[in-house]
Amino acid sequence: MSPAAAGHEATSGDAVLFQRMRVHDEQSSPTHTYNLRPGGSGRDHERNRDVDSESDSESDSAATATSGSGPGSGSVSGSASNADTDSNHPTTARTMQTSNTESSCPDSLIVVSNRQPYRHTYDEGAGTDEENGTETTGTSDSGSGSDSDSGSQSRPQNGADVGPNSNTNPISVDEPTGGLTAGIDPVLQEANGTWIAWGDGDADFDVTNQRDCVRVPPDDEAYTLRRIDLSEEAVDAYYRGFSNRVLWPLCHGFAELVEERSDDLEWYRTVNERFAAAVADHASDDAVVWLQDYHFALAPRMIRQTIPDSASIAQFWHIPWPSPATFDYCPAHEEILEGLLGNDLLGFHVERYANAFLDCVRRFLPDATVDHEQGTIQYNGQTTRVVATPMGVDAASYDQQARETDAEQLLSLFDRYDIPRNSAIGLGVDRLDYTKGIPERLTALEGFFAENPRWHGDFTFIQKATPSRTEIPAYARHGDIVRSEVDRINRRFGTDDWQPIVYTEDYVEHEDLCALYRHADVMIVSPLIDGMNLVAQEYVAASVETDGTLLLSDRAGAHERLSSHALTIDPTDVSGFATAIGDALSMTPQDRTRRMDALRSSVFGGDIDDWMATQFALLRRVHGDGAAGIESRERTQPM
Ligand code: GDG
Repeated sequence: MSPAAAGHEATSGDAVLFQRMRVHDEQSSPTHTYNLRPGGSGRDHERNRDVDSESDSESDSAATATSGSGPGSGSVSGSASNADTDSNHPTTARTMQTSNTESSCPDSLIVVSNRQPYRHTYDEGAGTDEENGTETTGTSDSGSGSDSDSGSQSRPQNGADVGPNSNTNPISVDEPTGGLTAGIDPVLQEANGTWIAWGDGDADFDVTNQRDCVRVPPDDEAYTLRRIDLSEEAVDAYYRGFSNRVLWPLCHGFAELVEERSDDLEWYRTVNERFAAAVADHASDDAVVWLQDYHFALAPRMIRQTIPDSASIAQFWHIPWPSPATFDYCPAHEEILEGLLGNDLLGFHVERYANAFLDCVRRFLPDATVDHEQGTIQYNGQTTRVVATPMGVDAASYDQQARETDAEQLLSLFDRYDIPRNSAIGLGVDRLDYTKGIPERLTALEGFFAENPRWHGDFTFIQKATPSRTEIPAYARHGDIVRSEVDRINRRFGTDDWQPIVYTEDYVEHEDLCALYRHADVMIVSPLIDGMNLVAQEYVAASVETDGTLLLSDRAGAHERLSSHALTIDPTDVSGFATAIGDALSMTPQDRTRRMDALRSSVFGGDIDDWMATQFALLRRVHGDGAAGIESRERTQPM
């Protein structure tokens, strides 16, 4: 395990990258201190006075809502014009386009995600995280974090800093550096919104106030992070249980891998209730609640029953949605659909997933009115709009980071991985997940090396695999298969000077990742199914010399955007896949550049900023719709 990995983690399912920083001590930063009282709650109420008063007013509005008050008249009239706007934009399950004029962040935005944007951890003995193989004090899932600790500051270790567990060690903060979390974070900073997430850091609740809130970012407190404290039992059942033993495999079409354990669904309900209750604490009349991903399938309906009718609820489902035949295997499938239909807006990456959701509602909720053309569902007096909005990456920053790579950095990577300096490079970057098609990729590479001995010694494939959810047997088995296949293939073709496959589970620093992207001659992205796949887009954004080739599975959401100029592969067609590797390596420079130029236009033309703008434009529209349609809603019959 690389020490550089300490404290750097990412989520699976929301692709969060974290950079570790230290919280500032009182001497170095008067604006940000954590005064952890010996024997006390560990929460500095003095420092958080502003937060408390803010929370008080938020609670007041929630109390108003739960005591039965209807929507405020201001909200209703304010939304009518938005509804007019919406009538000019028929919302269907087709890929959404929006104009910039309506794309700013809504006021009163509440983001809900499993992973938090900032995590506080004690620096003590950064032990090995069993789930991700990275060194960390947290309990997170998969490791794909980021940069180094350099330049961070330590808190003084003195009596005033002793927390409730008498931990005198310095506290560090992991902060986001890429992906969705980093995209939302600056927006929330501007909007002074609220982010609700599982507090998984061991120091998280030693820096929050009595309402489990902390202002973030630590250096420039701009919005409220509300943390949900989950027991190990809850995490095991809700996260490693129903979320990742049932919903994840089902949504990816792996019904045979579904593992039902007795309490998991009940815990999933309970945790969804906890998040919903937290939303209610913070939701004002004009709140826009934006949930992320499959950890919260039940929460939208729960939230709908407790927040003001004038508030809006939206969710983005980052993973695929299965066919009705597969979804039939889902325990509590009606409840899951009903939960999701508490949303005013439900987003998927691509149309086929949005359409599959509509198909499932039609099949399993006969009382729902499904309009495939419009992408709307009427159920229980509420309208849910279903849209496809493909997510992009921060293309400019990958481009910039790649350009900053120098030859020395690249040579040191070759040395680190023991790669001959004149070797062409292939690259794969994935969580170690059975959906990512890594064994199929290895088989194709084996076929390629078997058929092309002239490439022995001249082509090396680097596979970065991030261990993920290793407590789940299907993941542990999958990891074993991948590692043993790599060993077998290397034994078959390797020599004293060259290994065909360089396999690493170590965290790769962001700048090293960008250097690898920039210099990889061939990038292989071969999932058996994938909601989107950000790696494919990151590679394109970092290919600043436009001399690399992307091999892309036709089963990744990203394929809808990049298919015309990537080399399309069917990951299960071993021989076609092996041939495509050879085609990529022997492609003319002109053809490579022509393809990469087109890919870069596509990736830069739909980056993370565009995606965020689209989300906010849609949130604004449903917000308008929601208020306009309130009178016709029948929410008097809680489910
Ligand atoms: C889910 C959906 C959808 C990985 N290792 C390192 C590292 N990473 C970063 C990559 C990329 C991210 O992790 C992985 O994102 P993906 O999109 O490929 O995959 P999932 O984690 O499965 O994400 C997926 C996504 O949600 C967003 O909606 O696209 O379909 O499954 O950003 O760069 N980054 C660094 N070092 C590593 O070692 N720096």
